[in-house]
Amino acid sequence: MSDCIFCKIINGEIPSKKVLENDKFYAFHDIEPVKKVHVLIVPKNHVSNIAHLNENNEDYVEGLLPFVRDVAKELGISKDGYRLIFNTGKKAGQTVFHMHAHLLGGEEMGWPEA
Ligand code: D5M
Repeated sequence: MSDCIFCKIINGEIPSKKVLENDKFYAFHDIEPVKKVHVLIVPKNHVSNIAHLNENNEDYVEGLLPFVRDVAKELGISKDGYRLIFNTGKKAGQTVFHMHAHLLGGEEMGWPEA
């Protein structure tokens, strides 16, 4: 999508600190980290969020979890543990409407978070 900030990051129009990519996904460091490790994982094909997945675009996210596993390995946080969050919709705090997972780690995290 032409006015989507994450589409621009994926195609290199906006710079990012890349962690890993494959043919379907791109992982990069969040610009406003809330944990020691805070990486965003996005499908390269635009879909606004989980609520908009349907039979025409479900394949955009196939292989997402194995990619998350590989990103965590790359970041060296596999053994210590990490958290994956998808803010889906305005009420849940989604501000960028290109589906993304927040991969959080690198420090002790409580649950539920205060
Ligand atoms: O999360 C959107 C996230 O996107 C938020 O944590 C900031 C991050 N963000 C916004 N612009 C950039 C750029 N240019 N680089 C890296 N990270 C960015 P949400 O779940 O929608 O609230």
